[in-house]
Amino acid sequence: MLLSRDEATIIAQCTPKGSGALALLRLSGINTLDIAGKMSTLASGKKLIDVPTHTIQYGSVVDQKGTAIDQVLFLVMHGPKTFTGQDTVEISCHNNPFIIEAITAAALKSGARLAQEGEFTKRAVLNKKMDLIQAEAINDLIHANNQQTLKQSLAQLNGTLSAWIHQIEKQLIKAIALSEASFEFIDEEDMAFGTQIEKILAGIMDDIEKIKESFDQQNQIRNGIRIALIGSVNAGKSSLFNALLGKDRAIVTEQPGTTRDVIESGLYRNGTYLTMVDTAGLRQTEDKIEKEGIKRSEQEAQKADIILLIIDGSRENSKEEQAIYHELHTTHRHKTIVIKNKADIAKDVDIVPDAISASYKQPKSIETINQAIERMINRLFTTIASPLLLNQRQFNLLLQLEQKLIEIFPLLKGTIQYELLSYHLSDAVAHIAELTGKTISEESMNAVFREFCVGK
Ligand SMILES: Nc1nc2c(ncn2[C@@H]2O[C@H](COP(=O)(O)OP(=O)(O)OP(=O)(O)O)[C@@H](O)[C@H]2O)c(=O)[nH]1
Ligand SMILES: [Mg+2]
Repeated sequence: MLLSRDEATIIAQCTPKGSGALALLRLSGINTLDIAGKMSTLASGKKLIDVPTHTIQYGSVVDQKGTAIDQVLFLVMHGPKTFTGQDTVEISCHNNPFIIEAITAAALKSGARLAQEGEFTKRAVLNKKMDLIQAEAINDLIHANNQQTLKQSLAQLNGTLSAWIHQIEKQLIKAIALSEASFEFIDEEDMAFGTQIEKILAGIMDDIEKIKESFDQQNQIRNGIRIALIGSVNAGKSSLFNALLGKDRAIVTEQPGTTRDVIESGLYRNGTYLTMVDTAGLRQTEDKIEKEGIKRSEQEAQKADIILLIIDGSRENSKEEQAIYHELHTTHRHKTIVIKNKADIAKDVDIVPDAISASYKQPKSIETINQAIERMINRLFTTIASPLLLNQRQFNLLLQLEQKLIEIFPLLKGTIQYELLSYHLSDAVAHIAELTGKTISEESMNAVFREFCVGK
């Protein structure tokens, strides 16, 4: 696949717009040294084009009349040992919008053009500095909103997903080789090529299956951890919700059925974004609004990464309530933390084992709940032990590959037509190449980079 390789020199600000002492602008492309040379004077008196590569030069950016715009540092880097693979000059200047505009204008006058979203990274991919998956990891890295996603994006940048995909590609190529080899041994029935190929494909399917399982969870975690407080009416859910948030977000009254809708509030804790969710108390009711609220509580239980099952510890719980608790606890055992609430006036009720005794009135117990949440989050992250983090594009391509393999399996039954088989296996390899960007169409490639910010 031939992608148009644009070598024109582009410029963009790489640091975010806004306050801060310094800003960084990057120039990259075929005439970079020439263009940067025209708009600079170096303190050393040398010309920028003559200084050694990978050096930092102190000097000024000047406009066409030679008037200084700002005192800056030039990071001069000749290709191909640069991020894009092309000649690159980075200008570290004072962070003032007028200065940045004037430097950009000087670059445009000297022959550069403005960079588009993700254009630097796109060039890095086209110049084989990284594959598309690693490029996408850069974007994830910039936008990661918790420590774990950050770690996974970094791993991806180092090529874990690429390595995994490469492994699958190798397996498929092995299958093709077996299929082709069969042409030579056409009369030898017992060479069992079909069985070997089937085994390889089944192995790949298993791998894809594992990734699929973790994808939904990964996706959700990428957006933060959802923690829902669920329990019967008046159990003190909203009181605990407020205590965990450290603010009076939900209304608390002694009247059962106070909370009738789902209330959300977000916070950062230890580098992870948490969404706390208060819900309507579960009970039999004829009230239409409350009924709808309870339905939503049940949906929240499904949706949540962690359920805080709040049991009113100050009174006997009805048979019906106990049944609901047991049901919830059994269905969602792996993600449920049971809390026996109103510990200050608690009766000795033992509904579900291993409950944490707590009350919004006892700060220590709130701390205990937070620790239990922390432990569960850690467990959650380790159970999705897959080191791979996929975005929607990568996931869709993986599904297509899986579909392709499903179509291939029937070809392995009965008398195998190896030529047809080889053809379809090659097609499967093509799907993989699209994942890494080896054979991706220009249109799909641009779609990927549109997600990026300018300057990356
Ligand atoms: N003594 C004591 N009272 C509590 C405690 N937690 C909540 N309460 C009281 O119990 C009543 C109900 O509290 P809420 O927090 O509104 O309970 P809820 O589970 O959100 O109730 P609904 O929204 O109606 O389902 C209020 O009168 C609270 O003051 C507690 O730990 N100790
Ligand atoms: Mg409430």
